[in-house]
Amino acid sequence: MRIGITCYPTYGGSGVVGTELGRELAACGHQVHFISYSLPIRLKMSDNIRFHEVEVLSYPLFEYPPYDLVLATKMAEVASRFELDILHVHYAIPHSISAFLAKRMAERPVPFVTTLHGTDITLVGNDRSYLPITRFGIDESDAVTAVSEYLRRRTIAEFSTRHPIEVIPNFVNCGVFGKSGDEGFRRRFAGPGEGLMIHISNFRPVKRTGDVIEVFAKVREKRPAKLLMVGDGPDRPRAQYLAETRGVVGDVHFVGKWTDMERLLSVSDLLVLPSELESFGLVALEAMASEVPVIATRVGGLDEVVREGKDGFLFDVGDTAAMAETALMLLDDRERRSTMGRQGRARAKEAFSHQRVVAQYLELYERTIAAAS
Ligand code: GMT
Repeated sequence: MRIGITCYPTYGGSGVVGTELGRELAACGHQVHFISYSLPIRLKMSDNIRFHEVEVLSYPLFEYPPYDLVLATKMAEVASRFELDILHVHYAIPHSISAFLAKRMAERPVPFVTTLHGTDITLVGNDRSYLPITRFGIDESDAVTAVSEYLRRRTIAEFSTRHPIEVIPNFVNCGVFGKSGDEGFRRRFAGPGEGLMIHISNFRPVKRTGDVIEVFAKVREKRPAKLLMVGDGPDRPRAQYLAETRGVVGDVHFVGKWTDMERLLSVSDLLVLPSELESFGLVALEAMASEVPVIATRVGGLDEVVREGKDGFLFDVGDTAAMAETALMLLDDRERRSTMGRQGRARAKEAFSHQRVVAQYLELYERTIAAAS
């Protein structure tokens, strides 16, 4: 198949999923064309992958350059030139609208699939100024998927969409993510006898990075440990300030944006993900694949990924005391940690393997192309 993929190229779950999906499809022999404003961060070029940059002209008249229109133009151009069979857009806004336009502009109408990831529905799409156009993008898509049952139900309830929405979960490549036992690398962050906790996000308010620091500070009162804060975003200065005021800044590594997340996870003991909301929580799945137990909140689709007591523990939002208590229990109990880690990896392999999920997308593409023609 010849497949066009559009996603945000930045540090965020939807971009990661779009990129990894494209890489897996290319590895299966499909021709994949990425269309975005810059090279997606996890994209490594290979034979079947091409990247088409969307260059937005800035003009004094434009206070807000119309990226969505330039994207639509590029999508239509690539669809016509490379005879794309299908376009797959990740994150509804504005990608589904650009794809809608591209479908009509292309020499031959190209069907498009929209994958809903989370904040495109729960935050941005829900804003009155975006809701009608998000609903339009969903209804006009040839196929729509959501990354969890939670997100599917919430989209139907809040958008009253007519379009059927299929759940295709996120996936992980367990050949890439796994425990490494690279003690030398681990020593760069934690000494002998110190626990190593990790948080990975885009530091948006929804991630509650302050709670991560609070949990860690409570753990640190009781035992030696270090914390890896991976990623960057608007709440990073606040998290750094909190680490200082709580007196733990010397034990927290703010490492910024990393591309090989698997390396950091492979040496970590626990993932802390105290989000206000997660439609899926891709990073929890990547931790599970790496045999790292998850401490997260009971929100959104997280309980479709993490099984309470088996792969991790789920808490009420903001209950940092309970999270810290469980973190301490796990850091002190290597046996329990490894059992949970192994269970998590087994679940990641069984329910969320890249082979299984990529096959689901391929089947959806085939059905959508057949229906459109
Ligand atoms: O979490 C973010 O802020 C980024 C956002 C995105 O779209 O890039 O993530 C959403 O999509 C991910 C991939 O499907 C999910 O794993 C995240 O749970 C979801 N984030 C939220 O729902 C807050």
